[in-house]
Amino acid sequence: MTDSLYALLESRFPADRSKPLLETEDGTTVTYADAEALAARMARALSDRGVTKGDRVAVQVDKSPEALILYLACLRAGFVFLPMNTAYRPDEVDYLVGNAEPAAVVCRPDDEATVRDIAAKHGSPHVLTLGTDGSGSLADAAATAPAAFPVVDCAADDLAAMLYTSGTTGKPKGAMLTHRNLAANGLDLVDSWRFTADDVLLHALPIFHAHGLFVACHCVLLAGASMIWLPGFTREQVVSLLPRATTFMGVPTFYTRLLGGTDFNRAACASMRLFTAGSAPLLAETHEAFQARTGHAILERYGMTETGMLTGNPYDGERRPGSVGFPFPQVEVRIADEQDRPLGTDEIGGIQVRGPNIMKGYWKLPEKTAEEFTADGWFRTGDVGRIDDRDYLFIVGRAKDLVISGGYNVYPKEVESVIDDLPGVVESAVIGVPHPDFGEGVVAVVVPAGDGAPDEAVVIAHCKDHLANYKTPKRVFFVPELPRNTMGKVQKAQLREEHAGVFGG
Ligand code: MLC
Ligand code: AMP
Repeated sequence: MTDSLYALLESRFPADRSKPLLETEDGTTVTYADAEALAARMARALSDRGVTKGDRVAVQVDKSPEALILYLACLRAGFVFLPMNTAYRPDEVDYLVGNAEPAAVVCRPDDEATVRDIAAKHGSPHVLTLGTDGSGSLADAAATAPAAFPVVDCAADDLAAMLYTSGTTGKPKGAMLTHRNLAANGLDLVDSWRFTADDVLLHALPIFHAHGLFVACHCVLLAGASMIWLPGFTREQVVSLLPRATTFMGVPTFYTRLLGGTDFNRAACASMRLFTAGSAPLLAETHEAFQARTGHAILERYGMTETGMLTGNPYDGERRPGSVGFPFPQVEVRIADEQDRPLGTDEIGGIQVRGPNIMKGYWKLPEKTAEEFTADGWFRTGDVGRIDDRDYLFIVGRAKDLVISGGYNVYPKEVESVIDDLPGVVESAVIGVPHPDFGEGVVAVVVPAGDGAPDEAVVIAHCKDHLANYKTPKRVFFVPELPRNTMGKVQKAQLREEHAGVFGG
């Protein structure tokens, strides 16, 4: 028996494959049969170009039905799907392609020339394009390929996807996710959240991260359900389409934006049974305002790229504002001290996790991988929390130097390295401070060299050239020196305090 995730998904597709898998904003319907056939054609087109099982397929394309089907094609053929944030600049794509050595890179038609240069530099043999309107060389190749391609046999431990996350070193690391990792987590979620074939998920998340791709799509695919497929989050569109949906998943920014107008109310949510939130902390006040306005308690859950979803508030039972609930069925969670000794009720410590959902490791980084696991096999999340006497988990902070802005992770070290490269900069410290829309907003505190030092606009423009826009500081402040403790460590907590009101938060 195969452990291919595609085989598992396919086994749960509806018997009647003419059922819609998704419908787009313009009313185009893609049935399960359409998706299966196009996945087979895309797999064939890539395979004809020499892509084989275990090869990485790096993808930076705008959200479309075809983009999702490309993921299915990779699963079907045993290729390792490597999605990239569409906001990544060429420098960022260059690093990922150089590191992952993909056999093929699929990009937006407009980016083809740049991506060809990057691929050539790193010896990646094939560059294909995929537009949002069914255009592009991959779409063309798939159109003429036969709609037949076997579901390639995969072992549980074979890689299904690789998603890059940055880190304290500033360089992104590829989290290797296996067929077992994704299958185990998907099955936990579809059951815990009671997805059935009757569900319609309004999908407004990007599909290059775990939330929009795995959490959302696997629930739908494993239930044989349907989606309304939006290219991204637009408040008006979501409010107007919610009455046709039963479920919705979002980052906290989606929910604060939805609450920003009175047209979002009980009537708009009349057909809904479930709202889930994650990727960043949902403020208790947002949870409460949402419940008061709609009658729905948002189900907040907690997860990571490396681990999939870890805990969630109960489907039945109290969904507590500020808590991320209980471990999913196959997941174990503990709070531990610095020596990895388990702590008791309400004691604050590192959140450590175990289960079939935890990644195989970081691509080509065995030592870094080993550091992230304890001697007894628990993964260190880098988050700090406590478990109360009713077993609810509360995240109280982060041990890792990470900013989460609108659900996207920003690793300060990566931004600091880019700023420090500017002539006239001695050093910089990047922090996250409260932001009314994005939860946290990125701020840079820069020590200028004196004459010839850049101003705020120059620092921002330089960052935009080299970094995705969400990583770019929204404000830059100049100081004669950074506050340091006696060990010489920059006191980021102090900087965060000093700049806490920058965004009026
Ligand atoms: C866009 N901008 C952001 C930003 N998104 N800046 C900071 N943080 C963000 N998240 C920039 C834009 O480029 C623009 O910059 C300016 O901010 C205003 O843009 P906007 O039009 O308001 O942004 P919009 O396109 O509406 O995007 C906001 C958003 C989007 C919230 C809809 O960021 C989003 O879809 N976030 C979801 C993130 C997500 O899916 N995370 C899951 C990770 S998985 P300028 O300078 O051009 O004006 C994970 C695991 C888990 O973490 O547990 O789920
Ligand atoms: P990523 O690397 O993008 O997968 O981000 C994972 C991180 O997002 C976690 O380690 C947490 O710090 C954070 N996160 C995810 N969900 C939540 C949540 N519900 N509340 C607070 N933080 C969260």
